[in-house]
Amino acid sequence: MSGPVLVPILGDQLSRNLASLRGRTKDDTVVLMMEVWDEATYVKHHKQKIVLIFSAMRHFTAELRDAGWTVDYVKLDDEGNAGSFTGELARAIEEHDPRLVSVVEAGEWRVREDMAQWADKFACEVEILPDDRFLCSQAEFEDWAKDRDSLRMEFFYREMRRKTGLLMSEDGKPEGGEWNYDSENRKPPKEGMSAPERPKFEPDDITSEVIELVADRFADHFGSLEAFHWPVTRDEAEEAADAFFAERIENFGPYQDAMVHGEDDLYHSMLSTSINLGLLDPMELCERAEKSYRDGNAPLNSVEGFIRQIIGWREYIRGFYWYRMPHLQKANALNAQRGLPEFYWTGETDMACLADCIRSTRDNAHAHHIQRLMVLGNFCLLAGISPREVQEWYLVVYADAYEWVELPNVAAMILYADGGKLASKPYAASGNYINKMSDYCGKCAYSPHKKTGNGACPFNPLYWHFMHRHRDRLESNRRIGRIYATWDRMDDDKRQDYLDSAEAFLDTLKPADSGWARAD
Ligand code: FAD
Ligand code: DLZ
Ligand code: SF4
Repeated sequence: MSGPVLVPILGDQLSRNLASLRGRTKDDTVVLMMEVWDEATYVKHHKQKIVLIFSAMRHFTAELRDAGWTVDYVKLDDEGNAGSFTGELARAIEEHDPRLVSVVEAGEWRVREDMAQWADKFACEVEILPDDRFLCSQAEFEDWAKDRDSLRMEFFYREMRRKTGLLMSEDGKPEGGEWNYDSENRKPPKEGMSAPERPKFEPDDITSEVIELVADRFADHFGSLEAFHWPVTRDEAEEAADAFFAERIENFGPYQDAMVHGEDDLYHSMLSTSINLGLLDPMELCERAEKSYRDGNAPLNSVEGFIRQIIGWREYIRGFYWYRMPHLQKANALNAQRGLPEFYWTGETDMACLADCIRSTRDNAHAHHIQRLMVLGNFCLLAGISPREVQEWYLVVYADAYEWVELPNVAAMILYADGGKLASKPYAASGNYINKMSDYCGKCAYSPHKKTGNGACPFNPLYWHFMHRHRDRLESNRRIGRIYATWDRMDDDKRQDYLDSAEAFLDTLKPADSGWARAD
């Protein structure tokens, strides 16, 4: 075969510096991008997530074509659309007769398994390149992880700091003397706190066309399309990053864990959708963050916190995914079997914290970290919701969700379903934590101060119900085991009250229809 090199680029690989494009010549390369039904429906993604990906893919195509590349772009409604990556690749091979297919490995196990078949299926040579947009390769992570009983992000993060040199002093010590300034980063919100609004990008013609397509073809998917404002090009994503570094990074650290009713972004960067799509380079963002500290424009605790989220958590989560797959998908160490409550899809609950987080999720395809972890996640942990149902929900509802990042966060971080490989203890909390870190409780039908019975915050009895039912596993845990002394000091009636209240609440939960997450 003497044809060109065919370079398939997936929807979350929209980077001009992608390994499969580097070093290629434009007159000898055909880029292939495919909108396919399989990807849009393997779970019923939030409408905004499909708009984001299709619009960003179409804009990226226009950018490549302007720069002189040949792009074979397949739209969802094109006649003969084969519906899958493999089917579309077969059509493209037929049409272009390439001598080589060069592709960057997929981010998700599911797609990587399909890709692994391509070399046998097709007559031309197929090369699958590592995704070097991540700082830590899979081999490097495995090397770090293989002899450890439990994996802790903090130690991995220090390796990444040393590797990148970010926030390191010349003598090899961490900037400011500490690796981590988290203790300065747990401020509750101030009354009436409101952050500067992030740039909102109005849909252009390309995005408007995709919005129409999605409204029409994915009408039964979760989520609203009214407030679609995500960056869909590298320029827009850069503008969003500029605004974060100019206006919000200063307070990013201190208020990282704060929650305010109706304030959906607070001081968060809101950059995860752009980073995950490939529009922004994570290392460049960290370098910008470091510069803002060195120039005296942002405090160390905020900058270190931001850098830790990216070269620490994000890299660690991705390494963990590949290290623990495919078993992680089925992990259920706490044997949680309850169905996801219907209100996760409708938002109809009297619990003000959950209602606000679900509203933001529906309206923006986004909720910030502490909402995902300590409200939505904490509830699923305490109520014993089945990991499979929780995983599907998180994969559907967030515009930044891909399995490599969603699954470890859900299974291992919020549900402790891996039995503690990733987190040293379950992130379980009563209403007290939410009351301290938010203004939700003042707007709620329940009281965080009431422990049991009518009007008691459901997180309170659920917390003790959770601790009670997992005593065998958790009592010996150094970080959480001491809580059982408090439980044991309560009199029998009090303990029974907690358990009865929790059971009565759990009995009221109506399980959701599976049709929300998957087509029947
Ligand atoms: P910021 O608060 O500004 O943080 C900066 C960046 O750090 C983020 O953009 C992100 O790239 C990175 N980051 C921070 N925490 C994490 C983390 N735990 N894992 C990976 N990256 C992290 N993030 C996703 O990108 N996709 C997901 O599907 C996803 N699912 C999650 C599910 C649960 C249960 C939890 C607890 C967290 C999840 N996260 C996920 C991580 C985090 O909540 C989001 O990255 C963050 O809310 C995105 O908003 P932001 O860009 O404003 O983040
Ligand atoms: C999430 C998604 C969706 C909804 N649709 C497409 C698509 O039609 N074409 C495409 O190339 N990518 C899509 N994606 C992102 C892919 O699911 C993602 O690239 C793979 O799962 C690998 O992580
Ligand atoms: Fe949430 Fe409980 Fe506070 Fe209501 S009282 S907002 S349910 S923590």
